[in-house]
Amino acid sequence: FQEYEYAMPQPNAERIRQSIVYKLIFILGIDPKDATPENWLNAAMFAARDLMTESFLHTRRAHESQRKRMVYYLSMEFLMGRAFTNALINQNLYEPFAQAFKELGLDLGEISEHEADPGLGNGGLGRLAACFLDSLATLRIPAMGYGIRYQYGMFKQEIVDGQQVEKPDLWLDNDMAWQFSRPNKRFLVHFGGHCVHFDGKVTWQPAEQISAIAYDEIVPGFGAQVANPLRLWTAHTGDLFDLSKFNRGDYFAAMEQQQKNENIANVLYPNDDTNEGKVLRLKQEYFLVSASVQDIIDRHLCRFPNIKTLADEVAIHLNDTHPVLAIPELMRVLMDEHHLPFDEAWAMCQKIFSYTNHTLMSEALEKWSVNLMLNLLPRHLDIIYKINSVFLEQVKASGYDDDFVRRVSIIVDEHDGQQVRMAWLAVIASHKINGVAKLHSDLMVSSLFADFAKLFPERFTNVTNGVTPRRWIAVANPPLAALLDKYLETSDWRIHLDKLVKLNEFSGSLQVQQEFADVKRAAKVRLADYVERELGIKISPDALFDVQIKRIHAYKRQSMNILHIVHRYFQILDNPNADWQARVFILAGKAASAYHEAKHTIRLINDVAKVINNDSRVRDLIKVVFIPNYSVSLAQLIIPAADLSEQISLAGKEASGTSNMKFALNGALTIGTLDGANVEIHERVGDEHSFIFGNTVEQVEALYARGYNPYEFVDNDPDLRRVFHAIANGHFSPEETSRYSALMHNGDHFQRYADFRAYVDTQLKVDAHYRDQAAWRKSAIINIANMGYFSSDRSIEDYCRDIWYIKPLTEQELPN
Ligand code: DL6
Repeated sequence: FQEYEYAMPQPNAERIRQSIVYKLIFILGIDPKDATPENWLNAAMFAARDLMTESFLHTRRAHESQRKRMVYYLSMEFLMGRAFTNALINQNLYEPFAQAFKELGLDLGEISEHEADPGLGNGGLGRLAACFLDSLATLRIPAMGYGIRYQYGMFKQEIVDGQQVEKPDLWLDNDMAWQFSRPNKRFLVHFGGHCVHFDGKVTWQPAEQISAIAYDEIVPGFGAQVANPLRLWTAHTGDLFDLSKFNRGDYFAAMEQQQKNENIANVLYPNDDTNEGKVLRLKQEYFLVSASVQDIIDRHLCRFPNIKTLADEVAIHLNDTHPVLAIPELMRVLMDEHHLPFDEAWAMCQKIFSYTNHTLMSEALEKWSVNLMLNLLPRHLDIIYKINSVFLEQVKASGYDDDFVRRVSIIVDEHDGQQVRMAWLAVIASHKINGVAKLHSDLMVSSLFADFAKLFPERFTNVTNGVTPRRWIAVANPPLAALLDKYLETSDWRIHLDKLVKLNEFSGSLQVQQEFADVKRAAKVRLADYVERELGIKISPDALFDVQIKRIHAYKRQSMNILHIVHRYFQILDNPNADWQARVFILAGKAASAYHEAKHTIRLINDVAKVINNDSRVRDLIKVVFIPNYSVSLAQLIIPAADLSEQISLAGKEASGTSNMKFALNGALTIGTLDGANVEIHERVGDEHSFIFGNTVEQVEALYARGYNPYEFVDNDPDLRRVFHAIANGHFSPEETSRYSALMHNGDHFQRYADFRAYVDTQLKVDAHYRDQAAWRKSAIINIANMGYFSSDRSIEDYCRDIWYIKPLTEQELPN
């Protein structure tokens, strides 16, 4: 912006210190003598934002002037984690900020702990979206994320009497310095009403309207060159009203609608993988896609004169089915507002959209009732019917039988009326559909989408997930980052993660093993301090830290982990003098608020912890810790400290998993089933350095096929029988002996009893390996060395090449 004279922010400690104090006084209006740590943090975030804003605006200019094809990533969830430290590290500003704080008599590490951790996502899917944004910016991809700025993100989890209690998460209580409000980026979103057909044209006459207003969050890429926007929509309640009442002059009645709709952008649905069949959820989804599609078209028309070139210039990615209404919305805008014929609009859509499937579990596949859609989005339902009928005609014309045609129809008859299958719509409209790990993509083609794979084999592909090494090593584990810098003799691994492979050469070196052990121990001490401070439980960093952190769900089998812990407890009581390896079992995760079994599992973990942790006969050989309120920032504390990573879902159920990658990247060994990306991690790390156990997908299917009987396994294994009865009969809940009876006798759909024996036997192998510390450290180093493939940069390169057809901005294309 050389043509304008302005005071350039300077990235040196002295100027940064001045800038922080300036922001505190003149932006926040706070007297430095009264400033709280939150105030200092906010002031520092504003100071840091100044230093990133140029690249942010330069990137925007480059997008406008270079007119490169852009990708828009639509997601109902972005689990970004804390932004401050990540931004400083990505922009190489950590040291001067640390120095500036020191000069102010403050500690950057301590201050940054005061940042809220915005929980705008449930788990893996939302965190993946955040890793992808980091990679998109780092790789200079012309890209933008679209999401919702929920006022209340994921609930705050407290544990009271061993049970989960949900509290609101007030992440916006502090100023959100990271986001620019864009009051002029405002689009009307309509609902309800009816369609008028006249003279071959259709007009939607909606009944309600609200405004979507944008906030732009800066997503800084590593290396300071590019910062992309994440555009989050908020509902402007002032504009919410019932148009018909307003037109009749009944202003106050019209405003009643405001109260009703006020919460459109208020709350993230706390459901990881069940279809929340609520009107509000459908409204939220449409709110996101309507505002985003309008914005995308506006942006296109600013860069190019003709709507007809949209498909050449724009890719829209659907992160699971939640934003799939973008398909009929774009069709509607193209046909009703830009007057394109159906065929032309449809051809464009099929070039523009691509879709990622993140789960095969039937309960998680979104379906919306036709009646609900008719009430809320009548024009969209019209368009979906038309898409369906054109598609089914083609299928029939290709000679498929009626049964096949029924199976691939977007509309399906169910006991509670007709439903719209959103995944079907996504597949029919998208030119590419991908799963998130090799096994999952294969299963997707052979099971859920088998019929579609016959029709469009070329559409299905795989992009294995990845994680950003910036957040998951550089931010989360600075001592490990320093070790990598030293032995790889480059800091480049941050953007070329495959450079880790050189570490294989050092895996046998006692010197490197020792340095790695020091790094691991420091992380374990940090976590142990936290656990003692927050929970009053003392754990020894010399024990093996065995960790399972993720959403609580029956398929993830936290309860199988508990079976093993209880089994081990009994074994120690039986053989107190055997050579037991001390272990700390660490679990964390939230249960969807209406998911009773998952909440019960949390209670079981806490009940078991209470009994074992207080049994002096155990002599600290086992400690069980449930860390409340799992979040991205807690993951950053826990993962570097883990020795063993529990990835024990029933084979075929976990689409990919991404914590499995983060753990291995931080030198934890995996104990896991052949599920999701565990398979690919195992392929790279090898049998010797990971612990694979349990039934394969085929064996799981065979068990189901012959009629799975859990008691066959319980009755035939005395160890399992003992653990089973102890839990079911109240050994860990003496005050209410039947508390876990239902949980243990629940039919065991996810076959934890079938895998129990293999699991506990494999845990003995873990102990044996850990006892040989040199061998363990070697395995840990080999794990790190072979994680290069699991960078989200590689995933994004795959998407750009195979799905979006997008090229990065070159350095020359960026203004300087
Ligand atoms: O792809 C990201 C993540 C996977 O790693 C997990 O394995 C998978 O469970 C998760 N899926 C969801 C499903 N949500 N819906 N619908 O969160 O995606």
